[in-house]
Amino acid sequence: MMLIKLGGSVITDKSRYRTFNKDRVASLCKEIVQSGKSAMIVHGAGSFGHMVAKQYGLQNGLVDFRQVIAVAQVQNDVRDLSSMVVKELIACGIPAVSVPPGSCFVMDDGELVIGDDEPLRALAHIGVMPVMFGDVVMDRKKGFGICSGDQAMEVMARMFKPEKVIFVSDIDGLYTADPKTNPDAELIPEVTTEGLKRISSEHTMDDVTGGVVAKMEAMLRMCDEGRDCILVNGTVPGRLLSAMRGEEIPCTIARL
Ligand code: IP8
Repeated sequence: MMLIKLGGSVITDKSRYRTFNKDRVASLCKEIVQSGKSAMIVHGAGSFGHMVAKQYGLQNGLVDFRQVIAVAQVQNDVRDLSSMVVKELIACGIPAVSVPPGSCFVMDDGELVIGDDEPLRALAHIGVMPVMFGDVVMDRKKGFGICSGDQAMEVMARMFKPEKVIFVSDIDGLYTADPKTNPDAELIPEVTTEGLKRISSEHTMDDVTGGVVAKMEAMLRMCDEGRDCILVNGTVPGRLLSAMRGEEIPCTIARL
């Protein structure tokens, strides 16, 4: 089984509130079917989550009861997004069910922990694909917290032990600088934990690349003996399919 995260930057327009990239999601779902591999999907929140979450400081947990309406709004928005993703999967013949992370997991001071994983395992057991997503999840210490799709990926990888983990984003992989603003930026094809430390100290990482470094760290935690974690560009047609088939493509592979 392959565990795939469809990033919020790929499935939504991150600059426009609640804008779903329907055609792109439909193509990515077709690539998953074409690969012939079994897969499990987690997706990001994109403009269905980040804008309102940021406006109300939801990442800080409960500090002011005026945040509560935003908790409800974000939960509603990301469920809408998830049902749009699931609709595309079903249209391709994949039996998928959206599973809000808060239905199986809780947070403990920002860390995602398994509450009751029986519903998830039962779905997978009968061949239904559980689709998790970035969401607001209740936190034992902070009231609530932001559970990112990346955190859900880590827990899903521990539970289901996928043969390969793929992060689908809007960039080819980890660069030495922001490729959108720096023409000298070079794509790094493979990173190890040691290599990532060296890269971060040798290059001044701005916010964009810094964000990718944090993602790489999460990816490295998900590497296992013989399991690679790959970051691929889902805005380029065919890249996800190639990554699933193990073909050579521009990407960054995290390896132990
Ligand atoms: O898009 C963030 O998840 P991500 C979740 O995977 C919310 O980072 C609600 C902003």
